[in-house]
Amino acid sequence: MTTPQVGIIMGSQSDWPTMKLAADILDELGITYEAKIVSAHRTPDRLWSYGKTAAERGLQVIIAGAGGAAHLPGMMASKTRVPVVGVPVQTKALSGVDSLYSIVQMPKGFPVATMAIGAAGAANAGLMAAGILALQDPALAEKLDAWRDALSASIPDEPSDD
Ligand code: RP5
Repeated sequence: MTTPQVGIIMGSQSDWPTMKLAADILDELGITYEAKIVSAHRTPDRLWSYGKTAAERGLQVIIAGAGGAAHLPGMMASKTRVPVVGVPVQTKALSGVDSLYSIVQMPKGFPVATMAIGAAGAANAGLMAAGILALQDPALAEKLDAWRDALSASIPDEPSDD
C-alpha cells in the first residue's frame, strides 16, 4: 500500500464531523489521505509512533484536529518535521476558544500552522495542505487555482433579499 500524501488525525471520533470537512477538500482536489484517531491523552503511544514514523513513511502534511485541552497538534509537531496544520475543534463548554489557545501558542522551534475554530478551520486546513503540496505539483496547482477561481465566481456582485 502506498503512503497517502496527507495524514488527518483527530483526538476523538466526535471530531470527525469537523475533520471530514478537511477530507472533503482533499477529495475534491484528488489528494490522497488517511484519517486516524490519535489522542494525545487517551492513546499517547499511538501519537508517539505516528509522529516517529510520519516522515519516513512519506507523509507530506499532517492535519491535526482536537478540542478542549487540545495537545494533539503541538505534540505531533514535537515528534515530526512534517508540517502540522492544527484545527481547533469547537467545544460545547468554551466554544472552541480553549482548543484555539491550546494549539496556537507554540514555543519557538515547534510550529503548528493554526487554523480558525471549527468548520472553516477544517476546510482551510485542507486548502493549506493543498497549497503546500501544489508547490511541487503543477497539476495540483492548476486544480487549486481553478477551485479558488470557482469560489470567487460564485460570489454575487450584490446582496439579495432571498
Ligand atoms: C479531545 O477531547 C478530542 O479532540 C475531542 O474534541 C474532545 C472530546 O472528546 P470526546 O469526549 O467526545 O471523545 O481529546
